[in-house]
Order: sequence, then C-alpha cells, then structure tokens
Amino acid sequence: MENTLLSVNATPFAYPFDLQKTALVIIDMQRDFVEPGGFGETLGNDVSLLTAIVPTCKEVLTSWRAAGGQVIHTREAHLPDLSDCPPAKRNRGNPTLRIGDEGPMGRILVAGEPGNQIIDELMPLDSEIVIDKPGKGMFYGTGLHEMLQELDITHLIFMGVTTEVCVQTSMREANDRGYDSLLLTDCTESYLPEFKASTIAMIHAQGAIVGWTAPSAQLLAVLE
Ligand code: TIU
Repeated sequence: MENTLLSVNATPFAYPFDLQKTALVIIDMQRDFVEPGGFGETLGNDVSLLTAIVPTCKEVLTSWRAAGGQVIHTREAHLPDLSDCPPAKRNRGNPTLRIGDEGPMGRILVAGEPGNQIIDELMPLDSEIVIDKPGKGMFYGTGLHEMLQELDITHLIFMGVTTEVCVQTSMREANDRGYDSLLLTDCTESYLPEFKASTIAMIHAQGAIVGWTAPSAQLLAVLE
C-alpha cells in the first residue's frame, strides 16, 4: 500500500503521520457513559456534559472513514459473570448501582446489555475493530497491541470519554508501547471540565511527554 504522509498542526509541535499506519481510536462512547441511567450517572455525574461532543466526533469519524483510515472502537465492558471485574473495582465508592446490577438500560457495564452499546451516532461498521476492555486502559487484558502490530499501526488519534480516565489511561499505555498519539481536544470530554483541561496540558507538556493535542479542525483540514 502507498504511503500517505500528512501533518497536523498540533501542540506542542506538528504531528506527522502516515494514514496507512494510523488508527482513529474512539474510547468508550457508550450509552453507559453518555446517557442517563448508565454507569457514569451511578457514580454521581451529570452525563449531559458528554453529549455535546457527539456531533464533532461524528464529523471526524465520517472524514476518517472517507479517507480510508483504520478505526478502533472501545467499550468498557465486563463479562456477565463479572470474572474480569476485580472486587476492588466493583466495591469502590458509594454508587447508586454497582457494576453488574440491573439498571434502566440493563446490567451496569456488562457486555451485551443495551446500556453497554456504542451510541447510534458513532455505531461501528462491520469492518471496524471493536475492543471490549475490562480496565480503564485499552491495552490491559485485550490483546490490542498484538492486533495493532499485525496491522503495522504506529500512530493513534484519540477521541472519546472520559478525558482523564479511559482516554488518558489508554494514551499512557500507548506511549509506553511506542505509539505516537494525538488527542482531539474537542472530541473528548470529562464530567469534570477542570480535569479535561489539566489532562490536555499534562499530555502535551515537556515536549509531548505523553502525546500531541489539537482541535479536530486541524485534522479535518489535512484529510480534505
Ligand atoms: N468515571 C469516569 O470518568 N470514567 C470511567 O469510568 N470510564 C471511562 O472513562 N470510560
């Protein structure tokens, strides 16, 4: 396959990538985090903050697909018997419902339940990779690194929720495995806006110690 070398105007400096070696990663855009009655709300969060990024994420996804780029979707999801959910995770804090409990969209954070599905607007195509992950990071317990190596993917462009939890954890895991990562700042959100801002700053500080950040318009400009 021919190389398609592109460069995004990013912080702290340009992010060069080869489209054929880059995947768009969409972290956990699931009903459980974005809609009322899911895991996010059981933790005491206002989920309406997260829905605001959906149209922007969709615009990027549409352009990325049109450019022929690889897409990876993740879901935070546990097996129905919760054998992949450490008791420490299930028992943490004082949520209104715990992982595995029956909620208005089915069992909280359990694979296959209505609440665990990716929202309709960003529904994966059959040709795209969907990773169910038991942790906050997308590499832990998923075999994703081996899959990406097989596909010769070296660069990852991130969208999704929440910025400081699953997105940041996944980007840090990616960094330690040698990937160059870019976070699209208007395609990620947190229940706590000050944490989103701090996370973006932490990622690109110290000469892109974790990765690059840029608004989606900068990526769209080079895809067009
Ligand atoms: N609670 C919170 O902010 N996030 C999560 O539990 N998971 C993800 O970020 N997907």
